[in-house]
Amino acid sequence: MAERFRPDLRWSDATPKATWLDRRRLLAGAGAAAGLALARPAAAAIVASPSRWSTDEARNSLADVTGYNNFYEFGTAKEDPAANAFRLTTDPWAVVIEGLVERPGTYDLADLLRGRPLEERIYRLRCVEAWSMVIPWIGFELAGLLARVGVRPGAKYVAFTTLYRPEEMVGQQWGILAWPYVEGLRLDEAMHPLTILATGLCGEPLPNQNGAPLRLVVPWKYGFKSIKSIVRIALTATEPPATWNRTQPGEYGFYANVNPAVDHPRWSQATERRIGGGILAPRVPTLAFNGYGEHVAGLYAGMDLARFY
Ligand SMILES: Nc1nc2c(c(=O)[nH]1)N[C@H]1C(S)=C(S)[C@@H](COP(=O)(O)O)O[C@H]1N2
Ligand SMILES: [Mo]
Repeated sequence: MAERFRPDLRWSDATPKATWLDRRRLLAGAGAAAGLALARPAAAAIVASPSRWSTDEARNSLADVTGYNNFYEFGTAKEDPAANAFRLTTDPWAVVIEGLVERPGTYDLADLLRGRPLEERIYRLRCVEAWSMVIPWIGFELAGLLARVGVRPGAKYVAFTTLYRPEEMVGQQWGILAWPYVEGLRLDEAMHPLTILATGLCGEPLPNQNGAPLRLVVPWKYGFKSIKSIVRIALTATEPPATWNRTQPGEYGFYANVNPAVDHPRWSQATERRIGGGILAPRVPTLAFNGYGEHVAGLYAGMDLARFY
């Protein structure tokens, strides 16, 4: 990371500092979420317009969304990311954009975000482990960013890489996965308007445990495709490696479209547990493409989804 990186322009310059300080203070205290509505100053809210892509289902609480996470860079238990991710330095933050693009380079996050209107996207998130949440993300369409850097002919996939910094990401000190975490999308999936890069949630900058400062959200795929804390985006001609697919190819495919008809080898994918409903809440049926089929099923016309799982 070097040439085009400009430490004088940090992405936090585009974010009210009070938001960050307030968020840290709140997360530091036990039971913080309970007092959130009262404690959060009005100035901390991110300006994001509503979207026709949002669901009107009941959203999960900030406590759910920030307290029950998968982010193996900070440990494998659901509460580990909330406990350990405070160590992550997210400012300055640079993203390398390379491969089959017209304008490759190392971009400071502030540069990438400048002039890019933010939207609130309330999406269902379905983890491959058969639990789900409804999360009000804040972000922008990946398609807009790809248009800005210019996709060159021959590009067919987009590859993403998470930060590798074991001194801050304590889970990377163990060989749980082959670090860094990598993921990929087909170019048409990446260009779909439902595919966003998120910089916030619940009206605030993205908490570290949710993949600050920049993470992918692909709502019709299992959650592991939505890679966190991205430092590299590359346009490629061939299918890029994906961490869970590489780790257990028989259990996790490259496509990973939510599909109630194709079970995980070790459990059913027909239903899911909605986090926050309490242990007595009935499981809810899982929907094909996580309920986004009318918008995305066409991307897979003619494909055998049991084979390309
Ligand atoms: N780098 C990285 N990204 C990741 C993961 C991870 O362990 N490392 N876990 C994935 C999984 S399995 C899920 S379900 C979602 C969870 O996102 P959330 O914690 O913000 O709800 O993040 C995904 N992105
Ligand atoms: Mo997941």
